[in-house]
Amino acid sequence: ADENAFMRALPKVELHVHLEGTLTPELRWKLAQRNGMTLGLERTGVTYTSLEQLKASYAGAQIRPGHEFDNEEEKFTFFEAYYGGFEVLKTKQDFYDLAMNYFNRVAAINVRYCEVFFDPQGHTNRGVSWDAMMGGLRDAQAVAGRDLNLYCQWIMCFMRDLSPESAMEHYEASLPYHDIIIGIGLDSDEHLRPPALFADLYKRARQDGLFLTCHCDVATDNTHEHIRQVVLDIGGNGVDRIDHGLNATEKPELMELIQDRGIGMTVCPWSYLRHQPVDEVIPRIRALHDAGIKIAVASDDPAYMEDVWVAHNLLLVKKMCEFDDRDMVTLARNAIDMSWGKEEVKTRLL
Ligand code: ES4
Ligand code: ZN
Repeated sequence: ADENAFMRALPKVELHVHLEGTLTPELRWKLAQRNGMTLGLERTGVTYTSLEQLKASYAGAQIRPGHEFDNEEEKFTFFEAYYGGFEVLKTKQDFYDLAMNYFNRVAAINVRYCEVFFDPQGHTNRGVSWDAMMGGLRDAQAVAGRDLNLYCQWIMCFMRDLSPESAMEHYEASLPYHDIIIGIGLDSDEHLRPPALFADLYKRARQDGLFLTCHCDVATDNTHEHIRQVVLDIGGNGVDRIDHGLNATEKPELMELIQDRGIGMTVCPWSYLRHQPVDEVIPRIRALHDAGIKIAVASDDPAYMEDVWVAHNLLLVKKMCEFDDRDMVTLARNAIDMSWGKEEVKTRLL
């Protein structure tokens, strides 16, 4: 219990969290009510007629191997659950409320700085305007900075299962909001979607002075080639950070490249442990840290991952990797170091 309190009190930086992945059932229910919507999962025809039912549906996206579902309708993929939540986000107020919900939640566990992903394509596709989306994010960010002592910047993520053309169109449309967008990333389903498909997008963003990161999922075939591309090619000369990328530990040459180039990696323990064996996940996290590679612990999609937020993820690695207090201080410093905040912001966090 003491350790828990310590981890909550420790000033923290979070560098890998998807805004839409912080949509709790409670907020989703509230926004659906406000927007006069019925909630459900179209594929199965199931509707949720109470908050309790909606809450229970979040358990359907739990994909731990061996989990037995009572019936097939309860079972759906993480992506179905996550993208299913998007539909309640319609107005500027909805985006504001979503962002404030995250900020309030993590300010209470002493997160002081965050860089938060959002998926514009999942919103414009449903007819949401850029002004509604970015207006809500902008106002929430300002309130967090002023009232919660929490400084936030936004990372625009592109859905790699959509076309590079769609990504570029969205990139162009985002230009008026680049004062609050610090970088770009790639997320969604990585199967057969190597980063190189988005080489032009990354080059353009680099030219425009944005920072670059890319998801290299732990559970993807071709993951080593994807990691190689982001380390060596993407953006002309490699990215600034890697999201996940734990399979680098299987290739000494990748480890060496990541280390030599000082590329930090965001690591989300609970996101992996939900569907991967402990004996695979934990030694890899430990190996990255022991090799002197900068890793920063984060939460990914806490609302869809059994309500496990960043403080709990830190506690998990501390216990499971047997990190001592010095290691934990290193992780906290790594996150500051790896962040894309201006020097005066970083200095304030130290
Ligand atoms: C994501 Cl867990 C995960 N994987 C890939 N893309 C994502 N976007 C939000 N969460
Ligand atoms: Zn992620």
